Amino acid sequence: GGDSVVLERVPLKVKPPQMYQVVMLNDDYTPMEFVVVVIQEFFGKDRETATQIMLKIHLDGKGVCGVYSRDVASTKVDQVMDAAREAGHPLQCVSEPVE
Ligand code: TYC
Repeated sequence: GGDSVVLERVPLKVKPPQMYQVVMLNDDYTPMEFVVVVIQEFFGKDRETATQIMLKIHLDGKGVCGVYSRDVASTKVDQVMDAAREAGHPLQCVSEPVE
């Protein structure tokens, strides 16, 4: 038959997702040890790295604990805030778009 079919390659419109930093904030009351354990538990850092991040936050006022997709970053913030509330500490944590 004379029917013809043309298959074209259509470029896939995919872009890497916007990434979000989870930023932890310093305060005067949350124990250093609690912050170190939280960073280990929820951000998968070893004790030495977690301690460095905690000290950076303590000295600079804030610090990045990890970079994730929006949903994962939001979940990390919730986990940290829930653990802090449960322990009675004022520790605060936010997520913000990278760049
Ligand atoms: N500044 C707190 C203290 O001296 C320690 C601390 C570090 C608190 C990091 C919060 O995100 C934080 N006990």
